[in-house]
Amino acid sequence: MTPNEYVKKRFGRFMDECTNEEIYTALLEYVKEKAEEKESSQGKKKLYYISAEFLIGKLLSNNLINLGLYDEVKTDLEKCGKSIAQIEEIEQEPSLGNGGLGRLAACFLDSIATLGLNGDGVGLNYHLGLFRQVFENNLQKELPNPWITPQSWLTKTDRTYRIHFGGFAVQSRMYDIDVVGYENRTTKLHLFDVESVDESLVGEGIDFDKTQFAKNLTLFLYPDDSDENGRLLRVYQQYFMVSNAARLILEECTEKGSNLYDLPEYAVIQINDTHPTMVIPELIRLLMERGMTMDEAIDVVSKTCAYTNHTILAEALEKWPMHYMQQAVPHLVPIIYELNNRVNKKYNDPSVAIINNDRCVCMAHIDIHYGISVNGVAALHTEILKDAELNHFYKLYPEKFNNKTNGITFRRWLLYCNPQLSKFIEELIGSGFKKDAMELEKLADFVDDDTVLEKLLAIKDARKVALRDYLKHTQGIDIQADSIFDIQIKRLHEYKRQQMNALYVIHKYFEIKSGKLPVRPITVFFGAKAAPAYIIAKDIIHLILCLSQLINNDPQVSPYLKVVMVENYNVTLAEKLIPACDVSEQISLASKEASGTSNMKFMLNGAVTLGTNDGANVEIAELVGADNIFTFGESSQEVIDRYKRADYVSKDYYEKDEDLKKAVDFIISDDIMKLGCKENLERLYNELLNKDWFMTFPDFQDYVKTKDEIFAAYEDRKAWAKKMLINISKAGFFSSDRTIEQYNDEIWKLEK
Ligand code: 26Q
Repeated sequence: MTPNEYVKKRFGRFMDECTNEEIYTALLEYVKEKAEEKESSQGKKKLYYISAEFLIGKLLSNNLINLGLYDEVKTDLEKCGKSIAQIEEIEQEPSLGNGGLGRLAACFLDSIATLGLNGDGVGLNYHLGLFRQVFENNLQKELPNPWITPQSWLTKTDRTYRIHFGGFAVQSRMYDIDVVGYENRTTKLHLFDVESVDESLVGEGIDFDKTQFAKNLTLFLYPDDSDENGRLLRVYQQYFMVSNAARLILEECTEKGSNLYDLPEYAVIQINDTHPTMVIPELIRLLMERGMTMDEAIDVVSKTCAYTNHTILAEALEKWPMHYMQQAVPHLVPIIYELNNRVNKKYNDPSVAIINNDRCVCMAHIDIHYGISVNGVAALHTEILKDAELNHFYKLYPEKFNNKTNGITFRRWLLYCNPQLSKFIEELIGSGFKKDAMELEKLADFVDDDTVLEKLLAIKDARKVALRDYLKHTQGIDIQADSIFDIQIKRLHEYKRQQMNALYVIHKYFEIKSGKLPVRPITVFFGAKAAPAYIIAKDIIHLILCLSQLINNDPQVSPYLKVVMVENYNVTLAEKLIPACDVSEQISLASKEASGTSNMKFMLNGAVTLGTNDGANVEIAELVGADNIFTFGESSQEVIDRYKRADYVSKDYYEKDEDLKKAVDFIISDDIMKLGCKENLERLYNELLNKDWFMTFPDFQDYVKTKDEIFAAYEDRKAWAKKMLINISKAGFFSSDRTIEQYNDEIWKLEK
């Protein structure tokens, strides 16, 4: 049956007589049916990838591609005068993640399915997800982000559990989303929900009653650790997630014949950051309920769980007050005490204790003591964990520490989002790269082929035009497609240093005002959500929006410089922005960005990186060589030493550097103040002048210089195209298929 025939069967009419909504509904059902036909991997041992976030993005086109049906559907639609883009617009993007960690989990599921490994994801079915961002008066406002419609990818299962908290219990239910691998099998994303959830608890914006746990458990995704509100609710959410996961695991393993003493032969659990850590005490508890002694249960669980660390920011390492645990999950408290006692008895070292002197439970410490593996997400990150952040643990358990440099799925981040480039690559080197990303290296044969280089530039230009049109259509933004597209898209955080990019913009504005004009216009794009309670992050957004208003409306400046802050940055927008990018901004303070993954997506799409020696940028630099990346700034070691010395005084830099001073002062100039709020702008100004905790000032001059160098390099179009080609050719290493194979070979050890 062709897609069009399926639509006819479903609605009694062919596509040309259906609404876009009807076509979407029919295609969704069509894909679900086809996905059902694909077998799941079976095998004795299974991976459970537990994560509080799965930022899966829209699924229709991606699933069609992976099922090999995309071209057929596209052709059928085109024959009826429709485009697949129109149908895609109907789909709501599930907002089940904040950023990198959630998107990584989604890429991993794609690779697990594609490689045919026996592994499922387990998480929560947040009804309103991460907030939707709107801008009002140059400020971020947060709105609920409902995504579950009658036609969604969720399939209701009949698996339900009774989950007990201190003082009450709820009934859970599991929903499944099929994860379709590329030309392979499917696997499942299991999302647990609570039957009693009540969306009417939501009031103004994203405010809701934080006390009615039975009704609010799965309403919202916690908007990262900077949000102090509802921390207790976060504990309830986490326990709900892992208690369901633990029951699912024990049931599935028992069904397969496990006697539970041999659980590690049937299950391996990957704990994605510390958010699912309570799965350890919960499994111990459930195993004891099923007759094991504490010693036995601890032994079994300690052979089953592995932990991934995604951050070295001390403030992001979860520590929950013991009294939260006492209130939310009193039945885990004796187990946590016991786990702590055993550690203290063995090591007698407060720095590795589970319960610290403030009576907080250090979640990462549970994972490290009672798991088989601790991994960082990029080479530099893992080294910093070993040498500094987790050094005490590394000394105890050197064999547990390992690196798994992150990766991205090339199905979504090349084949789907950049079909023009993908097709061109296929013309040059054949289709092998779709299954084996390392084959991209073959592109290196063409670095001196002028026709290839010109075509590459032409594809980039076409994608810039497409982005211009899309932003005009969806957000009413006007940009010049013949400008340089300089893009920074990621969560708003001081360590990622969007504020330094904003200072560059101000600096350029002054240069243009004084008659020093760029050779070619520059468009600086930002896309970022700030956690609602993260005040300074919101102030940075405010500054960028004010700058955008000022600069884009200044007839003297706007022909040369534009600033665009896209609203509600999400996966769908990333898919449009990344293929159109020339300069990829990866400017975190060295040592602070564990890995980054947009850096990989950009390189794969032929952007050139402007970055610090941080996270996976270091590995990108090693692969492409110094001619094909622009790095700047203090090294991670210099930064770490500075923090140790605690002698950084931002004002010293401000006073010695004329350009910097002028840019910083501009934040509170009349020009900006009349577009924005005095309170926000002054707060940001004072923060930078008196603190600048993420050290933008010491790197500022080097950043300006290097950014001007990269813009100058862009003018040698042929040399630039070579850089693009080399970046693409070296991106194979960053396929999440490679990452997942390493997890499997070194940690999970599933049958292939
Ligand atoms: C913590 C406590 C309480 C509530 C929420 C949280 C919380 C929520 C989300 C803590 C951290 C996160 C998200 C972290 C994250 O996205 N980290 C990113 O992970 C990527 C994948 O490994 C890396 O590439 C990025 O460098 C890293 O910042």
